Amino acid sequence: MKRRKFIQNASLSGLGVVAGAAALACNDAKKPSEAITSATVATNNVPTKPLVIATWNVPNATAKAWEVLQEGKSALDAIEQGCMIEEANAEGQSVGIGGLPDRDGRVTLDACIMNKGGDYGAVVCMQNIVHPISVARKVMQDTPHVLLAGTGAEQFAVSIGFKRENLLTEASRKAWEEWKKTSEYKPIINIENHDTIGMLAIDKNGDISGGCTTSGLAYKMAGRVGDSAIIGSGLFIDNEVGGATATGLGEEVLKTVGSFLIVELMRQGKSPQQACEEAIGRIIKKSPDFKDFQVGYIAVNKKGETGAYCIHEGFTMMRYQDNVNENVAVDFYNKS
Ligand code: SD4
Repeated sequence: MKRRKFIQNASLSGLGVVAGAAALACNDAKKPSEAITSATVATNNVPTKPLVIATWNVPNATAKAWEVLQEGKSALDAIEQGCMIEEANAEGQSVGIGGLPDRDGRVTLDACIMNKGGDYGAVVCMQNIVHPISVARKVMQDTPHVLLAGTGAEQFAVSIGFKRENLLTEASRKAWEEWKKTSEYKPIINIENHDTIGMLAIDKNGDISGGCTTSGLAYKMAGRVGDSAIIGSGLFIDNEVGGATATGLGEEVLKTVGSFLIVELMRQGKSPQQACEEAIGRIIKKSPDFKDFQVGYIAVNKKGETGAYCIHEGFTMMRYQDNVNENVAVDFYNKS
């Protein structure tokens, strides 16, 4: 199912809508072992663990992560394998293979991962490798560094066995050819443009990890890097407190270090929901043109309470908790 269609469905039924049916429809490729039920509200009252949440309507990704958690594996494993589902999905045009290219026709990927120890690994502006989330994990675990960029990241990936592949699908190439007719270099942000997957998980031991992976803004300038792979902006985990991740116009998230801000607000006692709202408030205050772009945050605290907030209607969050894999509409700031 196309996300536009889903969002229409969600907005028809209002906040707290759960995509039981929608998730089932999206889930043809790989159905989660547990039944998807329609139910519940946007914020969960009785938190349980393990759990996984993710940006946008990605039921196959959260189902995979949940399966890994049920096997008793770590949140880190769940994050990597969950994110890989969307990276390998050639139809998703904002992540991994099939991602829309920069203005010169190159698909460049950003991804990062954090574990319960606060370790971080990332790649930015990497080409030709389908699974940047896995390369990011290897950077974290197997190198003395935390962030590799461009050809260096690609060379590292190839040196440890990742295969080079062409990531520009026919559909994305055609979309780029079409875009070239006007060549609007300034990225135009709208809701349809955002499919970055940010994912947070708590495993059976209560430990938290997170990941974020994207092809970034469509038709961006060559070399442009967004928030997704930058620690504290697109993702932050503190295993004592919780985690947060972002989607939307990365420049705005970077300027406010949004995910770190949310975790610090939770440390000070705010709920995940309150913290996400305050981080969006920070952007609204600084950027008078907020009507022109979308930013969305999701967060989880150590207790397993979740929250999410965004600027414009249309952002949704996946949550797999208590055997229910659901897509919830996220509350938003711009109600005018
Ligand atoms: C970026 N935050 O590169 C990403 C874009 C995004 O769905 O979220 N796309 O700025």
